Amino acid sequence: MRHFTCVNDIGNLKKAVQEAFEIKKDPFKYDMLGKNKTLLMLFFNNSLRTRLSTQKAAMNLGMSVMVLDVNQGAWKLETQRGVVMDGDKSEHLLEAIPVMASYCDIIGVRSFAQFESKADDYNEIILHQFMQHSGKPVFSMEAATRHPLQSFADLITIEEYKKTDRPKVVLTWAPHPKALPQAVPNSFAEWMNATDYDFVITHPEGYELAPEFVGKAKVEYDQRKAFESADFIYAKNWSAYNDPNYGKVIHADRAWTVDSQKMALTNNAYFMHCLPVRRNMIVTDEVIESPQSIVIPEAANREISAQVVIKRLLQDNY
Ligand code: AN0
Ligand code: CP
Repeated sequence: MRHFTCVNDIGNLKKAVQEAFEIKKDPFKYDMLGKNKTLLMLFFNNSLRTRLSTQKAAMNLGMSVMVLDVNQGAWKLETQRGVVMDGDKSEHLLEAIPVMASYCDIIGVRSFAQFESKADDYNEIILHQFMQHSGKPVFSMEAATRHPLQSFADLITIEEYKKTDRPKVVLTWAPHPKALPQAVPNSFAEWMNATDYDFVITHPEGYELAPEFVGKAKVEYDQRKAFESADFIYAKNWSAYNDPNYGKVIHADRAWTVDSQKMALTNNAYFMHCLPVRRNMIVTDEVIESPQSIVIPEAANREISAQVVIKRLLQDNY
């Protein structure tokens, strides 16, 4: 593996999950693999889980870690080529990338969709510049269209908790006051479609995801119907993908909040969310605090997914 940006990069999913379980049992088995190797984690956006779990994963592998919040302390970066830089941006990504790359061996990048241009977002123009110009292995810590470390952790969690071989997994849209990217649901769909689970997506009209991510999933506009006999409910808000509403909140209808009544329609389903979550918008206090809520072990598995990915990047490139 040279870079890690989507499900295809990880190869065989069964092998990847098996490797994750091995790492979970013995996290320090490869603590010499990263000796004298440095990970640079670069954040264009906020983070709690990704920041801590990825740093911990790299430390378990014996790496040194540097973390840079680009928008807090570094120079503001221009990302488009050809711009006359007479505004507030002091440095161009085309110099910053090779400079940063000269100080490290692996680079993790968080660069959310900017909602200024759908084409720029869906072409991953920031992440691709890192892959093109750094000369180093690069992994996504949530880019414009995907959040693969999250989806991998979600898969590990489902494999740990599932009671049947082919569980019914439901991705449900839920309300949120601000526009959020489609990266988490896109990515979750991409990883679920790579399994043989019974995978259903439910959302209000207007919140259709890009067809390349929906893939073979069943789309059900009636949330209650989608919940029937579900084994896992995966809640997430996202903004509209389709034009002319790209990146917009069409409505934040609280009729779509995940509550106990809806959970009662399921097969005693587990509740999942990538976090951070807004209580009583996305999910009620009662559901997130219920014994069926597995959001904390799900977040804990972020350390495991990151460790599998960084381990493979070290093994395959150094
Ligand atoms: C981000 C998102 O929805 O993509 C990060 C989730 C991991 N969420 C927020 O910005 C609240
Ligand atoms: N789930 C997740 O990626 O959380 P953070 O945004 O806090 O890193």
